[in-house]
Amino acid sequence: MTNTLTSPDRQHFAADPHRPQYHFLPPANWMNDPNGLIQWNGQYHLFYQYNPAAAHWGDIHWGHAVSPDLVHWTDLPIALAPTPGGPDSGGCWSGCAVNYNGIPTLIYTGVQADAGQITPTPCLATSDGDLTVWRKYEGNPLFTAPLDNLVGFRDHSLWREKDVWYHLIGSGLDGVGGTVLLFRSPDLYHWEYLYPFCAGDTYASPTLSTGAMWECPQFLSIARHHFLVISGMTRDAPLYTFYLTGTYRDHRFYPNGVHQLDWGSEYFYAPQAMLDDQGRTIMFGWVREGRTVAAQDAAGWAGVMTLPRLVTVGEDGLLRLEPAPEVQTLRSDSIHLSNIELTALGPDPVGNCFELLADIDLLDSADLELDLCLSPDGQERTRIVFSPTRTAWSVIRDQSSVDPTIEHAAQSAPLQPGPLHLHVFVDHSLLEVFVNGTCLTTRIYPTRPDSHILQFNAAHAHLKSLDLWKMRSIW
Ligand code: DQQ
Repeated sequence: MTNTLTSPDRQHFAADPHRPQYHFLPPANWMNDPNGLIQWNGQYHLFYQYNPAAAHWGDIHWGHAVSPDLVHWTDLPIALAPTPGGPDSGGCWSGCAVNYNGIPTLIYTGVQADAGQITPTPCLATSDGDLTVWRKYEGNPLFTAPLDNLVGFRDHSLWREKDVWYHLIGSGLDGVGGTVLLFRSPDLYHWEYLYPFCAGDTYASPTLSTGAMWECPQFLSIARHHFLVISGMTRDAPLYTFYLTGTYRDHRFYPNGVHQLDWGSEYFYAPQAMLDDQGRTIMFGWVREGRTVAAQDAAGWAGVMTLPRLVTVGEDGLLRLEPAPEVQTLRSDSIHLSNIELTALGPDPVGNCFELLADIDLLDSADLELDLCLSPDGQERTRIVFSPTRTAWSVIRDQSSVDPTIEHAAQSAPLQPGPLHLHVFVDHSLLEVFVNGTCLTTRIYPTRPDSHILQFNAAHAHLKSLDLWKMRSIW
């Protein structure tokens, strides 16, 4: 099956001040989850949930792009489109890619919509080797939901142990909480349901907000540690990505801790990771918009990927996310400062497409604040604030945009002790911040062309070093 892109050319959006320039997003229209991440013959393939016809969610296809280096992408034809009358007639929802004996293979959720009822089933498609033309298996769906009263049944994570494939599907157990169901197969085509690999206890313990349904599960093994990454539909925070630490034994996962992956919460969702040829675990997350659907439709595009993030395990056994080193190739026009007392630095008109790296010693009980995308009169600004108690840092967005329809809630992350290592990526409406091992992804939409100033404010702090680079467009 082939499809050509019907979207307008990327040039169409050249004058859009909010469109990211060094993060991946489709040529136009709606994108959500990263899917099918795989490195094949050296090339990185990124598939994504895509509505080719509008800048809001619906009629989900798989978009496709390829990259030699994780940062520069070439658009490829749509990989999967719904087949009328087929098990994916209502959409080709999220899934993954595996190498099955040399055959590129996608496993995804096909949905059938009938009288308001959605029936999701696992489907399979293969390619002949260049990963552009995909053939759906005529025996789709591979199987149906193995239990009654499941709360959802979708999204896939596969791994192989010796000659056996294991397969997780996101779901929920009615009255219990989110769960992932485990299946096994000798060949990807014949599957046997085993049991819930792991289940939350949302109903027994309402404070543990892992939600009633677990989306986009992924089982990760890194440096002999095991993690279950889950995107949860919870009651408190509607969308929230967390991971479980725990023990993997006899093909079951016994969790012993719940941790947040990115403190931007609902702005970092449905991440997917791949093991690349260098043995690195690389993750992309979907960053949704922070504006109304009407604003998305007016813009003609919605949704962007995070930078590729290297996933490692810290000494505390928890996950660490940091930008992949390849992102450094986008740096240009640098500024370097070192060894200065930081009371007020700036204002500097640095623009809104840059990377900032700063190492700072906070002395005494000094307050420290970094203002980004600041207008000369202070009307618009986004503040990164470090609490005087040194236990948290926040992104304050109440003045990020004078447009009252923009989301503006503050977001906070815990602050790990020690000198501050601050790494900030501003890409128009997208902000990714990494501080001492935690990260926070969010959206801002300054309206004024002069909201491009950077300024530090500190009562008493020592700037050991600061580097700032303008970032090149990846297109
Ligand atoms: N998005 C997909 C689902 C997944 C959800 C549909 C997560 O498969 O559960 O577009 O954002």
